This record gives sequence, C-alpha cells and structure tokens, in this order.
Amino acid sequence: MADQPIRLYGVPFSQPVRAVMWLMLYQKTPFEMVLINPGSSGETGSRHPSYLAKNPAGTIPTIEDVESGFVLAEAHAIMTYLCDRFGWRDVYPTNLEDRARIDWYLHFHHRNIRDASTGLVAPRIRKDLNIPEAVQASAKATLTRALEALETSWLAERAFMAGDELSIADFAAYVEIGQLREGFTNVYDFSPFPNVRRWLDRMATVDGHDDVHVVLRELGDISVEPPPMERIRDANKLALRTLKGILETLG
Ligand SMILES: N[C@@H](CCC(=O)N[C@@H](CS)C(=O)NCC(=O)O)C(=O)O
Repeated sequence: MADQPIRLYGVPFSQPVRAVMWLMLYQKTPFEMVLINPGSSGETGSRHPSYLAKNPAGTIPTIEDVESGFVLAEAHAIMTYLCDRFGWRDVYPTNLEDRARIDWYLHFHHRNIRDASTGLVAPRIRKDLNIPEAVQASAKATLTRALEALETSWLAERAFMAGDELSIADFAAYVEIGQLREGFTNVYDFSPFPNVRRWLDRMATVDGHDDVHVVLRELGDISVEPPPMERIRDANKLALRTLKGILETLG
C-alpha cells in the first residue's frame, strides 16, 4: 500500500470514474477523492486551467500518485497502472494471454460499449452536451451490436468478461452496461441478452458494487423523463458522503 493515498479527480456520476473507484474499493485501498465536475470551467471543473494542466483533454478521471507526483488520465490506463503499481494480479494477471485478453476488452470498450452513455444516459442527464438525435441513435445501434458480441462470444463461453475470473475488464464493462438496468436508470431492455443478464447479476454481488452505485440507486429510473437538476445534485452528494464514510473505515 502507498504511504500517501492515490488522489482521484472526478465525480461518482461518471462511468469511468466509477470503474476506478470500484477497483480501489474492491482492493480495500484508501484513496482521496477530489471533486471535479465534467464540462465545467469553474474552479472545480474539468475545463478549468488548473485541471487542464493535469489532463489537457479535460476529462475525468485523472489520478495523481501523490508519492511520486505522477499524473495519469484515461480510466483504463489508470486501472492497469494501479494494478501494476500495487501488484493486484487477481484482477490483472501477468500471464501473457490472460492479460492480453483483458486488454482486448479494454480497447474494444471504447466506441462500442462506451456508447451506452452517449446514446442513453448522457442525453438525459447532461443536457449541456446537446447530443444530436442522430448521434444518440447511432450510439444505441453501436451499443446493441456490441452487446450482441458479448452475448454470443465473450460471455457465452465464460463467467466473466475475459475469462473465468473477475478482472478489470468487468469493472470497465459493468459501469457502462449496469447503469442501464432496472433499479438504476432503467433505459435499456436486456431481455434479448440472457448471458449478459447472468453476468450483470453476478457483478451485482461483487464486493464494492453497492458502494460505487449509490449515485445511480439514488437517481433512480430516468426512462420516462429526464431527472430534475436537484435530483442529480442530491444523488451526487449522497454518493460522495457515503464514499467519505467508507474511505474513513479503510484508512
Ligand atoms: N476515455 C476517457 C473518457 C472520460 C470521459 O469521457 N469522461 C467524461 C465524464 S463521464 C468527461 O470527463 N467529460 C468531460 C466533459 O463533459 O467535458 C476515460 O475512459 O477516462
């Protein structure tokens, strides 16, 4: 364990931030959460010059390894770094083929499963993004094609995304796919995908799942109409308060 906790910039509403949070909580490793609001140019925003100096893309998550001063962005790069940094071989093994299969999923995820957010969630909770209807429709079609690939291949043959054991590929995938479920936003019908549903149910029993998803449980169903701003703010606040309590018990 590092003497000084890793600093994580972001908000629990962000899918890639949740993936990093889940990995750290699963490993029972304390971290420091620094609130950064995506898209805002205010002082705590991802477009503020002080944040852009760390991550010029202006996206969350970013981490700072306080001991060395090393700064890193991109959730999947962060997760693989943390696994190597702390020796978390259980979720990112060193065996060449096991690791390559996890990396395969992590690369596939972008522009495929990640489109879940672009097509179904961001249009309802990030009105500021003004995502055009045509982009939403295309993202939904991409997501469905990607889920078909998981259904007929990745999850047809294995319990988890990249093998018989849980890995960081599962955290990365679930934060996108799981958010769409009944009990959370409820914006996607998974009935054509029994293997995906089996995997989703299994992931919901993984240590840290409930703690990381407080924000979505609190937000609730957004399938009928977009949630009001206060509900979004309250969900974020409760998630941050809950996280603070959990981190106190770890640290
Ligand atoms: N590929 C990046 C994507 C990060 C990303 O898109 N994060 C969103 C929040 S979920 C963000 O920071 N958006 C910035 C904005 O809206 O301006 C990763 O996996 O870390």
